[in-house]
Amino acid sequence: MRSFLLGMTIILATASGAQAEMHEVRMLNRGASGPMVYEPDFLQIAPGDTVKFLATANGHNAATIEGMVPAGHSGFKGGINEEIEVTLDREGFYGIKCSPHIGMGMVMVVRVGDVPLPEEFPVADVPARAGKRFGEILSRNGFAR
Ligand SMILES: [Cu+2]
Repeated sequence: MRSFLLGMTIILATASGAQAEMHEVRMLNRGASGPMVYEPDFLQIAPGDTVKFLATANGHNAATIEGMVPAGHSGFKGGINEEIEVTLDREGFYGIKCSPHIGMGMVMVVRVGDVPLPEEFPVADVPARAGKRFGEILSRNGFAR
């Protein structure tokens, strides 16, 4: 049943003829919601879309957090000040951190596809301020713990 539904999804996505989109995320020392943030800090995208991380301010990167990527995804890690583009084909939730600033809560969420929040996602092992910000991001976007 699961593979049948997955097959249907792929057919529908192809039939719609939707172009893969590019989404930009700025890495900032200070944003509207405070210091050390990604803007936006939540992205809803379609499978096959690309996310580009812009080095708007110095000293940041974008990397997936262990235990916060869909099963079977190897994750990604950009260097400091590196403007990486990642194409996300696999549906699911991706927890992303700035390696130097995760302790200050510099994290964001990318949701690929129309998928439920995995149980393990909100309880992943991250520093307290990162966990707090993940909680805020998820609840603001309708994914209560
Ligand atoms: Cu940073």
